[in-house]
Parts: sequence; C-alpha cells; structure tokens
Amino acid sequence: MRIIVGAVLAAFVLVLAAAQSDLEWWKTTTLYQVYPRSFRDTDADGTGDLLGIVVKLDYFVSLGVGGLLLAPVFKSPMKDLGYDISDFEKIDYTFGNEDDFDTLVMECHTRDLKLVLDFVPNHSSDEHRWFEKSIERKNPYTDYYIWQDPKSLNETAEPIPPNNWLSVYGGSAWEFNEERGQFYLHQFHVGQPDLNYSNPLVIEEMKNILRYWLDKGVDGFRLVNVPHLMEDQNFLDEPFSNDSQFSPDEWGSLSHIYTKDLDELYSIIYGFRDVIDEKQAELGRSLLLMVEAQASLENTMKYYGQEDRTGAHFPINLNLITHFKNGTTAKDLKEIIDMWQSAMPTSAWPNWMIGSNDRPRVASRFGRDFSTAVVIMSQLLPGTAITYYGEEIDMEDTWISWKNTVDPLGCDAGPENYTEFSRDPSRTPFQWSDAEFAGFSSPESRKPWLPINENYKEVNLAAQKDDPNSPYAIFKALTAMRKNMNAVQTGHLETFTVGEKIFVFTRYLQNSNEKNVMVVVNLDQDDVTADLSRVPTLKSGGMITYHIGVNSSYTSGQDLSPYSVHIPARGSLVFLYTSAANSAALAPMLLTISVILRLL
Ligand SMILES: *[C@@H]1O[C@H](CO)[C@@H](O)[C@H](O)[C@H]1NC(C)=O
Ligand SMILES: *[C@@H]1O[C@H](CO)[C@@H](O)[C@H](O)[C@H]1NC(C)=O
Ligand SMILES: *[C@@H]1O[C@H](CO)[C@@H](O)[C@H](O)[C@H]1NC(C)=O
Ligand SMILES: *[C@@H]1O[C@H](CO)[C@@H](O)[C@H](O)[C@H]1NC(C)=O
Ligand SMILES: *[C@@H]1O[C@H](CO)[C@@H](O)[C@H](O)[C@H]1NC(C)=O
Ligand SMILES: *[C@@H]1O[C@H](CO)[C@@H](O)[C@H](O)[C@H]1NC(C)=O
Ligand SMILES: CC(=O)N[C@H]1CO[C@H](CO)[C@@H](O)[C@@H]1O
Ligand SMILES: [Ca+2]
Ligand SMILES: [Ca+2]
Repeated sequence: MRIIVGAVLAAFVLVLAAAQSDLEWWKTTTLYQVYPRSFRDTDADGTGDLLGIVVKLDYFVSLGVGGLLLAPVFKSPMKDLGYDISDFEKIDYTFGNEDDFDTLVMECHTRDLKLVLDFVPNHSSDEHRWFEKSIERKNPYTDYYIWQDPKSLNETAEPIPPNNWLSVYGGSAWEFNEERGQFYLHQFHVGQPDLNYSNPLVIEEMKNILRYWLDKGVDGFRLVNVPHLMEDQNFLDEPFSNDSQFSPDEWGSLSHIYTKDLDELYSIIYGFRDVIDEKQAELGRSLLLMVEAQASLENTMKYYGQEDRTGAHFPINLNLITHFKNGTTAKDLKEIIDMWQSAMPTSAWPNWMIGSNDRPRVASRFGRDFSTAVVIMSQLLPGTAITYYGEEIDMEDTWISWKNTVDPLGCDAGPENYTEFSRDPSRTPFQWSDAEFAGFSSPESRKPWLPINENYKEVNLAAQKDDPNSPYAIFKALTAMRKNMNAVQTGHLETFTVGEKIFVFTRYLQNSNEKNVMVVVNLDQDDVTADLSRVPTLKSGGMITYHIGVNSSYTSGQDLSPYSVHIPARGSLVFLYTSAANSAALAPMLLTISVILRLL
C-alpha cells in the first residue's frame, strides 16, 4: 500500500475556523487522567512525582488536551496505592510536597490547563488521625466511622462480625478492633475504614477539604466509589446473589441492597455540588464536579440531579468500558451509545471514557488493530472526552510477574490467581522514548516501581512524534477537531448500522454551512464496502473534504460515492462533509465525495 505523508495538521487548520463558543471549559476539551506514580520520575527513586508532571506540561499543550485529572497524591500509607488517605490536605512525600503542588497549579494555569483531583470520600486510611481518635472514642471523632458490636462470641470466645457484609476486595467487610472492642466497616481494603455519612460532622469535614483544594487553585474533582457512601442503619444480612461464578467470600456472591446505591446517598453528592457552586461564585472560576459510580444506568443518572437538586456536572460514562467488548456487533455498539444518550436528563452533558487505572487498557481489550477506532469514537461522540495516560500512543497492558506485583487486589489473590485481579498491568510507566526505562526515569535511577512494557522500543512517544500516521498524530488531530469544530462541540448525534459490522455516527449542525463529521467503524476482520447513502445528512448532499483513517485505501483528491465506501478491516474513518441541504452552491456536488486529505 502506498503511504502518503502529508502536512495533515497544517492543512487541517485551513479547513477549520476556530469555533466560537461560550461553553464551560470542561465541555469542549479532553481530560487526561494522569497516574502520577507512572508519569515521570524526576528524583530517580523509580516512582513518578508531581515535578514529573510539571516538566511535562508542554506535552499536554501540544497534545491538545485541556485538563489533567490526577489519581490521589495525598498522604497515604499506600495500602491501596494512595486511595487510602491518612491526611486529605497533605501531599504524600512519594509525590513531593505542598510547594511542588503549588508549582503544578501555577504552571498548569500559565498554560491554560485545568487541574482536577481525584477525591475519595467513602473512606480514610486506618492511619488517619480521625480513625485513631475514633478508636479511643475521643469526641467528636467517636462516630466518624461505622462501628458495630460483635453479633456474639464464638466457641473460642472470638467476636463474630455483626452481619454477612463482604468487602469489594473479598472477605468480611468487618474488622475487629481490640482496643475499641467493636468491629469497623471497610467496604474496600481493611486499611480503608468507611466514614459515617449519617454524621453531619463528617460531611462538613469532607466539604471543607473540597474548599481547601479549591482555594489552592484546583479546578474540580472526580469523586470515586460514591455508590458505597451510605449503608443501611439496620445492619441486616444481605441476600445471596445466587451467582455461581462467585465463591462465598467474594463480593459478587451477595446482592448489595444495604451497602450500595442507597437512596440517601444522592443528597450527599448534591451537597458537594453546592460547595462547588458556592466556590465557583466566590472564586470566579468555572469548576467541575464528576463522579465515578459503577451502578445501573438508572442509578447512575441520579448523580446528575433529581427533582430540584443539582448533582454532579456528570457521572462518568463507563458504557464503552463495561459493555463494549471485542466482538460486540454494530447493533449492540449502537445500543450501548444510544442507551446513555437517551437515559440522560434533558440538557444534561454526556461524556465518554475508555480506560482507567482499574481496567485493562483499550489496546489490550480490543487489540492494537482496533484501539484507534475506540479512541476516535470517544473523542468525537458528544460531550467531554476522558482519556487515560498512554492511550494517545497506544500503550498496552504489561505482563507483571508475581514477584513484581504491587496492587493489593493482586497480592491478596495469591500467586495462582493474581493475574485475574491485579490492576498493575495497566499502570506501568509512560513510554516516553526508547531510552533506558523508556525515559520515565533517568538511567542511573532505581528500578521503576513497576516494570516498563517490553514493547517500549517500538511503542513510545518519541517514535510517534514526527510520524504523521501514528496514534499520537491521530489523537492530536482529534483534539484539534474538538477544539475547533462546532459540530463536535454541540452538533447533534445520529447513529446507524450497516449490516452486522459497520457502525456509523454523524455529528451535524442544522441550518449551517459548517462542516459536519461522519465516523465509520468497521468491526469486521475483513475489509468492507458499505452503502452509506442511507445516512440522511449525507444523502441530502455531502462533500467530504477531509479524512483521518488508518489503512484507508483512498488517495488525495479521489472521488467516491456514498453508495460504496471502502473501510479497511477493523478500521475507522473520519470524514468531514458539508451538507448541501443548506447550501445551494453545493447542490451540484450531490452524491460526490471528494477526499482531499488522507493520513495513510
Ligand atoms: C472463632 O473465630 C475465630 C476468628 O474468626 C476463628 O479463628 C476460630 O476458628 C473460631 N472458632 C470456632 C470454634 O469457630
Ligand atoms: C453515625 O453518626 C451518627 C450521628 O453522629 C450516629 O447517630 C450514628 O450512630 C453513627 N452511625 C454509626 C454506624 O456509627
Ligand atoms: C437467591 O435464592 C434465594 C433462595 O432461593 C432467594 O430467596 C433469593 O431471592 C435469591 N436472590 C436473588 C438476588 O435472586
Ligand atoms: C478481538 O477479536 C478478534 C476476532 O474475534 C480476534 O482475532 C482478536 O484476537 C481479539 N483481540 C483481543 C485483544 O481479544
Ligand atoms: C493496517 O494494515 C496492516 C497490514 O494489513 C496491519 O498489520 C495493521 O494492523 C493495520 N493497522 C490497523 C490500525 O488496522
Ligand atoms: C485460585 O482460584 C481458584 C478458583 O476460584 C480457587 O479454587 C483456588 O483456591 C485459588 N487459589 C488460591 C491459592 O487462592
Ligand atoms: C478509578 C478509581 O478511582 N478507582 C479507585 C476507586 O477506589 C478504589 C478503592 O479506594 C481504588 O482501589 C480504585 O483504584
Ligand atoms: Ca520520584
Ligand atoms: Ca460507605
């Protein structure tokens, strides 16, 4: 196949006039999830740090993302790698110090980048001073956590947990504390005691922590694990789920009617939103509140708000992670996308995320032949796009030996089963170059905290930077479209399928001469020639003026008919077109598609 290398991005700017929009910053941009341990190590201890993010800020600017979302960097004994926080207002020494954080905020804002933090409201670390005082029943901390008496004592006079509740991490959710003589609840790791959200003092503490970071300059939060915030106060046993794939000590073996998705928890989230609104008015900056909730679609939608209460700006849409699998048909993919769009409350803002520090990477879930297609969808569907570090260069999961396993979920599963549970494979250091340690750490540094993927000699940023056909170049072209095109920012969405294997969506503006976007995805293992004349906005007369695509067979300036569009195996093509319906001048172009730019 002939490869035409063109100055794609330069030409692209000519085609597009920058969109003039008064939408909030988080609507038109891509948020980039940084896993700070794995981004860049500046002090040669083998672990990424805040200054490592600071030195790479220009990278985000050139990539075209507008905001960073940081996994927790707070003081922590690291029993759950920072999601167990022992001081919500301090930076852990692993990552640096408070001055480094201030530098990060300032340097972000100098570049017009926003900084969003992960916030973990469900629990603290068992080494938090609140918990230590709660054990001693020192007021006001006595009721800061969920304490319960033993149900009874067993034959050897050992305390029996108050009920059958299980931890998400497996085993009883209750841990006995000798000193207090009671059990505490931990829905996650034993080092993560659940806070008591029936206690107004706890809620106020957490709100003050949000205020603290907003005063320091951050632009918003992602609240994680929120479905677990509240528990039923009767502490009854949960019923069995009767799902035979789970053993009796696995979380999935119970039906979580008393520990998850409780009706009362949503008003806590709405209260956090009030803080965001209060600070937004006070600080005069536009702020963002997201929640991550693994819940049914119906429950997820409640985080947007209910009746007269406003909730998060959006709950993170996990549909492309949890429902979209390698092998999903075009019809099911359409349904997965439509499902979110139609479930949203009126005028709510959508979003798409395809990876996180808890999930296998896109390139590993779908294969590297299809990951670009998934990235294209997440960037061009309506709403905010959230990307996980490394997706832009197509990083894959890394095989990690038992000896090198760090994630408590993996460690707890033991050497036989750890690969099924460990999240380490998707958390390995960013692959900057083909240098020692992939440029993550200096050559004389200690070994990185997790091994570098062996493919780093080929898969790295330096190798992709000057290659206009690379995943990196495509990613950049997509962020430019988000920034510059009204059709991507606010255009309508229509989804179509052609046969079993072709999924198509358009983003179009009504009554406008501006460019519209059409994305065609081939889920098949074979090349397909599809009739796209059914796509209404195209049928009414479309001239395609630009396209991005890997392994496309089109050449510059080639005309083609919407009756037979050729899409390579597992490929995905992005076309820009002007609908002739609104423009008499374009009417003669009816049914003629001119591809004037190509990437491959
Ligand atoms: C009593 O409980 C303890 C702690 O859970 C356990 O190790 C022990 O085996 C139990 N004894 C009996 C007789 O069940
Ligand atoms: C939570 O705090 C409230 C208010 O202080 C208190 O009444 C309640 O008993 C506490 N709940 C638990 C399970 O400790
Ligand atoms: C599991 O089976 C029991 C006994 O048949 C039944 O009572 C219970 O409702 C079932 N649980 C679920 C979640 O269906
Ligand atoms: C995805 O599915 C295709 C076709 O079934 C298969 O060949 C490929 O190995 C799969 N890739 C992954 C990463 O599972
Ligand atoms: C492009 O085609 C080549 C050769 O058929 C194949 O190896 C490669 O995986 C394709 N790339 C993508 C992204 O589909
Ligand atoms: C690994 O998982 C299997 C199947 O769930 C289980 O039977 C086995 O006991 C586990 N092994 C260890 C060492 O935990
Ligand atoms: C995506 C995310 O933030 N996941 C975290 C949610 O919280 C649990 C427990 O605190 C962590 O283990 C996850 O990594
Ligand atoms: Ca470091
Ligand atoms: Ca809880």
